Amino acid sequence: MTLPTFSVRGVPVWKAFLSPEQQSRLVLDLREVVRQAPLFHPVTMRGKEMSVRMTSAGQYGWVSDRRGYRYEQVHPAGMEWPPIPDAVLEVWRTLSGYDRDPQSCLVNFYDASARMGLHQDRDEADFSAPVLSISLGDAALFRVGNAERGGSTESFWLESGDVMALTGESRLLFHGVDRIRAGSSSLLPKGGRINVTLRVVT
Ligand SMILES: O=C(O)CCC(=O)C(=O)O
Ligand SMILES: [Mn+2]
Repeated sequence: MTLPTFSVRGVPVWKAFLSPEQQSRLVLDLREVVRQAPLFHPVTMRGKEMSVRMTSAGQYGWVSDRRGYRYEQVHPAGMEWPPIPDAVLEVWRTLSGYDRDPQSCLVNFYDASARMGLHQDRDEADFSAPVLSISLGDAALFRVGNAERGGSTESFWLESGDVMALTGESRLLFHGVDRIRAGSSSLLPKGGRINVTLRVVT
């Protein structure tokens, strides 16, 4: 059991859980994922392009288009999702406290102007499984609210190498990313932020 550095509203955060060397290796693994399953701009049901680009690894990938959002077993371009990198699974096995491995590894890429509005993660069948998220590259101002839309919120910065979980009482809290602090990390040569989100789907 590795104790989190702090918790906000039941959201544990492990600061600098990954060393700079581990972060660099993870970026190489994720480049390979993106080579096999290219990043795409998901579109909302209203036809609006999301600012974040994404792809996935694992048995299920999260996709969104005019038909809605859902998990799919293939990339929108038709290929299978690549396997979840071992180093990513290792983080899950160390911190999730859950006996099943994740079935989905979402890879989000934020450029300097990308953000993610407040939402719940609720496309999964079993909310007793945590959602684990790894931050790499530029820092992100992460906002966490309540189990229903509205009400007060709290924000904190997620930096490269930090790991965070939505788990137990915090599993269904609304959350989002307000903004990226461009240039705050030198991990990615062209800047930006990668967020890796691990989930059990079925
Ligand atoms: O980028 C993040 O830190 C959060 C991503 C997220 O909430 C999601 O992909 O559902
Ligand atoms: Mn989310």
